[in-house]
Amino acid sequence: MSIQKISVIGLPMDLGQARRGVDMGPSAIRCAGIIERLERLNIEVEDLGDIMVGRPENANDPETNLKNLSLVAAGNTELAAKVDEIIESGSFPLVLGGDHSIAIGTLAGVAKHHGNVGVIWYDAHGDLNTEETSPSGNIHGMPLAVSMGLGHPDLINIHGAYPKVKPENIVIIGARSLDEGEKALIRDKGIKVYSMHEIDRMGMARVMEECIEYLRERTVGVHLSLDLDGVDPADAPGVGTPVIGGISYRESHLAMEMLAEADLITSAEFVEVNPILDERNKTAIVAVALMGSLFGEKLL
Ligand code: 6HN
Ligand code: MN
Ligand code: MN
Ligand code: MN
Repeated sequence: MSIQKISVIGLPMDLGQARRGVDMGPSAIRCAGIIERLERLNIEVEDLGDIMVGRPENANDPETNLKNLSLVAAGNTELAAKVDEIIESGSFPLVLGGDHSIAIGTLAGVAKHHGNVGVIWYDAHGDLNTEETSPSGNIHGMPLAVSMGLGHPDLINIHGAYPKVKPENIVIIGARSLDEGEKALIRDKGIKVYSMHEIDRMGMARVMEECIEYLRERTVGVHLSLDLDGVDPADAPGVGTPVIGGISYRESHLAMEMLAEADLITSAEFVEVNPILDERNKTAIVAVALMGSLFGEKLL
């Protein structure tokens, strides 16, 4: 079933990490023309605007080394309800970040409708840290662990006290910077990872073929969580935690086209666009181009 309607929702969250500016991601992506781009594809598009994020000086955080826990949890609680509502209404949720901590809310909203949801985590990082393993205390390094039910109760219980995603339903693509605790968790849970090594060896086409087949066999509904730092910093410089040696724009574009062709994705988010660190909005432009391909743009 192809996509009839897309609902765009922004979460201008910058509290899941330390660099300022990623809260401007949703505006940068709108400035790069996402709404018009999607409208040209003969899909109905509605822009629901942005969810408000609290200010850290007003926060009252419990004893924890997780930075800005209460405000990150509050933003995600609101996002989960919105995403739930969008899917309920028969529309496709397209979430604009904000830092990657917002995947906690997106996946919590999605999981209410797709009990056996698959996840494609397109990222230089694993985002599989917990309070115990995190080197930074930044919640944007934790959302995939949280979505599996591992982490602080104020995060894992958002929009329902159950694990939102099964480890065997996850495929990580583009990894090249994993912390020791994350590597251990990947081995322990048997999470499927196509690191840059596999992308170099197999080529993106085969990686995506395998990924699509793997998820099609075992999941109902697939969420795409695309962190722009998965893309090489030469093509997407406007991100807070760049890592050299990433996926090229062309490979990313091919991956999105293959997902469009597979007709597999049921929700998506594009995160970590930071216009302050960017060059003439290049990273938002790349994000918009990738969304165009994901939703079926064709050259001919
Ligand atoms: N991201 N693994 C590092 C940490 O602080 O936990 C970096 C995380 C980056 C997260 O880019 O979404
Ligand atoms: Mn990430
Ligand atoms: Mn990342
Ligand atoms: Mn192409």
